[in-house]
Amino acid sequence: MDKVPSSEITSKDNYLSRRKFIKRAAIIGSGALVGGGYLYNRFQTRMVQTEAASALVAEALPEAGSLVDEMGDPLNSFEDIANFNNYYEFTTDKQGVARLSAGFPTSPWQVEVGGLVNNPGVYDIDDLRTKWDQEERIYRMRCVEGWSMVIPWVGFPLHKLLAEVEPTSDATHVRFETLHAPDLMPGQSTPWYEWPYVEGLRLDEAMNGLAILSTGLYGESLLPQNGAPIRLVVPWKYGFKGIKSIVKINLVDYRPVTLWMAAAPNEYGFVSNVQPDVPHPRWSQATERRIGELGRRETLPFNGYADQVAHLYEGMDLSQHNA
Ligand SMILES: Nc1nc2c(c(=O)[nH]1)N[C@H]1C(S)=C(S)[C@@H](COP(=O)(O)O)O[C@H]1N2
Ligand SMILES: [Mo]
Repeated sequence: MDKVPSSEITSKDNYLSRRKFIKRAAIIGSGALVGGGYLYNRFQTRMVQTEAASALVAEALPEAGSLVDEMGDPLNSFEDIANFNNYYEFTTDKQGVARLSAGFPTSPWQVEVGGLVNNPGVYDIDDLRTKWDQEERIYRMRCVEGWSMVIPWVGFPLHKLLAEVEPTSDATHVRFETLHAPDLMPGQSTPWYEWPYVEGLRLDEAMNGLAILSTGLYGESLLPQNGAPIRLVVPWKYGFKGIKSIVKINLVDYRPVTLWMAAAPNEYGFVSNVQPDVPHPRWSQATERRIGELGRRETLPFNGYADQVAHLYEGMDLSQHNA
């Protein structure tokens, strides 16, 4: 990873003061976030494009965020979150995604929500940023590769969108699709994967309060490398379930085949809950490296969210790594 000058690392103080600043700017309706790029000067052009969106995102946020998750784990820095990414549409090089995705256009953007629903609709991204209160959700993200981060997402519960489109009684699953635009996403020209990226959830998983659609993090609208303008976050599952840059959400009556299931059915399944006792065929899942820490920590069942989600899987056999 690039060496990050300490002056650029998101410290507790500048996160809090920046949040207050954004909030105030949003309240007074100022479009000019003077100095707004000080943390993010590497992304100055993006900042210009996203300031208005960030003001929308910031408007309904609480005054100040916590600096730790509910277990007391500190947030990863903005620099870590924005410079160590999995986003195969751009590159498989985690440290290369930020640069390659820098000009990716995320506005205008629409998300088509349909399939087995009573009220299908095409939602403009600004609608999705403002229709429901934006909440901050500090979640651990555990990548199937064995690393993790703590990320202060901004977004809204997926169930609010689902309630509005009204799944019919036939709907059993939700299928998500990323934008397909090989001209903008060079990785989509490689033959190794079945593009576009597809992910899915059972409807009852999708209705769980922990599942969110995220439009921002650290009080800012998402940068392209994190899945701008809107991505899924399902914190009790491996990170690959959190599909980025969503353009389609469909209610269906079958279990969708995801990009990873198609690419390596022996290694990746549909459920993909974080399960430390079920190893990947090529490595153990018992421990993880928290980005920014030395050594490894123990991985927790359901990534530490068992109380909220374990009931969804009662009676299911999840002993297979590719369940
Ligand atoms: N469309 C798309 N979504 C994606 C991926 C991807 O390659 N393409 N990678 C996934 C993986 S493996 C992880 S761990 C997370 C990483 O999210 P982050 O880069 O915002 O930390 O995004 C997930 N969502
Ligand atoms: Mo991942």
